[in-house]
Amino acid sequence: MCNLKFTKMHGAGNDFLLVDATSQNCDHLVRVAQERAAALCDRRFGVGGDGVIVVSPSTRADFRMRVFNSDGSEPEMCGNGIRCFAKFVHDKGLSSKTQLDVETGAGVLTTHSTLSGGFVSTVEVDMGEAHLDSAEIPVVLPDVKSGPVVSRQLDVAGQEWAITCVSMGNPHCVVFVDDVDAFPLAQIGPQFENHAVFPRRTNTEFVQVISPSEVRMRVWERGAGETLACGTGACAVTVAGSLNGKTGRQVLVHLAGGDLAIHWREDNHVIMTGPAVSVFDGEV
Ligand code: ZDP
Repeated sequence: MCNLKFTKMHGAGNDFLLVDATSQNCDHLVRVAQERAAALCDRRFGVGGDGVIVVSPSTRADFRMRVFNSDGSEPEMCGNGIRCFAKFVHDKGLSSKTQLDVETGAGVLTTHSTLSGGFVSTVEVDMGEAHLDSAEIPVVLPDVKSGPVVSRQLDVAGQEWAITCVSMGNPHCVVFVDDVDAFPLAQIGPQFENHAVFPRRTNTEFVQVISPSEVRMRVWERGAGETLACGTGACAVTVAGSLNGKTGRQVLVHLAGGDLAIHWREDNHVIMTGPAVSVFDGEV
């Protein structure tokens, strides 16, 4: 059995194993990454991570990104991961471009990398358009045939919650709370993730508003549980904050693992800027 080379990276504490499948055995490496994602991501019996990301050739863009959550499921998109992807491609010499077009499950997205000392330090990503129609999330509420889901009541764990749903290619359910630190995330998060109204499950963000331009957020991720940060989640939170009149369109999102700067532009594109860090290279 051939060894799998990887690079451990993180974006605001959201950590991934990056696998280069641009030069050889692409299909085989993608299959291995998918089949072994859960074992590789196990923090005791494996390497440890929130997911595995495969860098492969693309016919539609500079490169293609495939992501596998730590439970082995394949999400359409990942925000912290695409910043790590852009850094990996540049720093490993797969391309010297600081602007990349990346094929993802949510379409072709563009990254702009900032260098320090010749290596990528931060990455700005045009995350594409926010999708609000209930069918696009998807979320199925009895009284919502189509259109956005903004501050709608949903019963979860025997309690009514006001939810706002946004898709950034992957599904997000945003809930505003008074004290995010005290929130029983491990107890409530899974009940949102697997709620019947979300046919493809959902990521759920619990948000404490500090000011119209600043929020604190914790996230229970679909297929990964609580993580230290979620990029697509921070984008969804900014859109939801603006739709609920709680924030503006430019928000600094404080997460357990670091900060992300989000701008929901008037043309509905969401721009995310944040760090990407390489930790070590390894082989299993
Ligand atoms: O949609 C999902 O299943 C997410 N768990 C994918 C990972 C999202 C990520 N945390 C992000 O930053 O957007 C990587």
